[in-house]
Amino acid sequence: MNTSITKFTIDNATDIKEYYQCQGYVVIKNLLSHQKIDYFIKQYEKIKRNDLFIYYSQSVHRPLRPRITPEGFIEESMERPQDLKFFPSFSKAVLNCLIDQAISDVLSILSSSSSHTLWQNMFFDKSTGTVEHQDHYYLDTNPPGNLIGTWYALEDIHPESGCFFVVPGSHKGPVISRKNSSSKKEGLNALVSDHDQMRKKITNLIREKNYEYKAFPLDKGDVLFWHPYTIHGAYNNHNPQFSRKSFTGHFYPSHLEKLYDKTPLLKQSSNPNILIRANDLRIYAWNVKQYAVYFLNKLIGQEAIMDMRRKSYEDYSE
Ligand SMILES: O=C(O)CCC(=O)C(=O)O
Ligand SMILES: [Fe+2]
Repeated sequence: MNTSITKFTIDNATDIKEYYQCQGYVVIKNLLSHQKIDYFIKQYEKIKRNDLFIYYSQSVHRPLRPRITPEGFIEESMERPQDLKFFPSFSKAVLNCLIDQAISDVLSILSSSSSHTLWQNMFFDKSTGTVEHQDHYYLDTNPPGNLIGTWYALEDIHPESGCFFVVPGSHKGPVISRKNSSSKKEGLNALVSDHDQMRKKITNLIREKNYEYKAFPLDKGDVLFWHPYTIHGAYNNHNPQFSRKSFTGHFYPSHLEKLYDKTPLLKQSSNPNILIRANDLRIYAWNVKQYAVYFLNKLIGQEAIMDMRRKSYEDYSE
């Protein structure tokens, strides 16, 4: 397997776009400043053992209290860390990294749009071994194919940490869609029912097409951009000493609509080229709901909903 990674610098716009169109992903070297990353890590270290800290987990789709490994890494990944408004220094530091000017510059190279909307974001400490998928199943634009995923390395990623991977060129192959893709029904329910089938279809597709995986032990500050049809995921952690500190963001050109959900009210962020959700009251309400659901789940013993962790299924070899 070819393990060398092609990395571009931002002044190489033509090659960046061509590589992305051909491979379904592109890596830009040293895009996010170490200073911004270090500031975020400092805020993260301050809150992770806070007794009141509850977050919504990307891997199991429910609110959790951090479970910290003996090496000091939070086990389950976070969804919407940027919206954890009861911890403002933390959530602002997340946003500050996600909407960096260098990020929007690359997004504009890829989409030829000057403005992008930040839709979803995640933070990983210990690697969640994430099942293979195409983001199109969860999030995309109308017309489809214009969402752009971004993966930010927040430390030098060790090959044994459980690397993010993509299947190069898979964006040109079949796309697995949701069954109820025509419905504008918001939320998880629309996804959960055929999630397992999607998972199996993707693994079959990889087998049929003999697709190859490419792992990304990137350097701190490198950022990977990928197409919504590109199959990707992450490996399980193979050495508990290594975390995989990283963000992901999902952006789309602001003039487009979301494919499955209603577009929420938006406002300009501190980066004039990036829009974010406007209604702070709704975001506060979402935070309050996470606490309510967390305590309710404790009472009724709710398990994972739409589990993204490969370790939860028998059909993955690693
Ligand atoms: O980093 C991971 O484990 C998966 C992230 C992902 O699939 C995404 O952000 O779309
Ligand atoms: Fe994804």
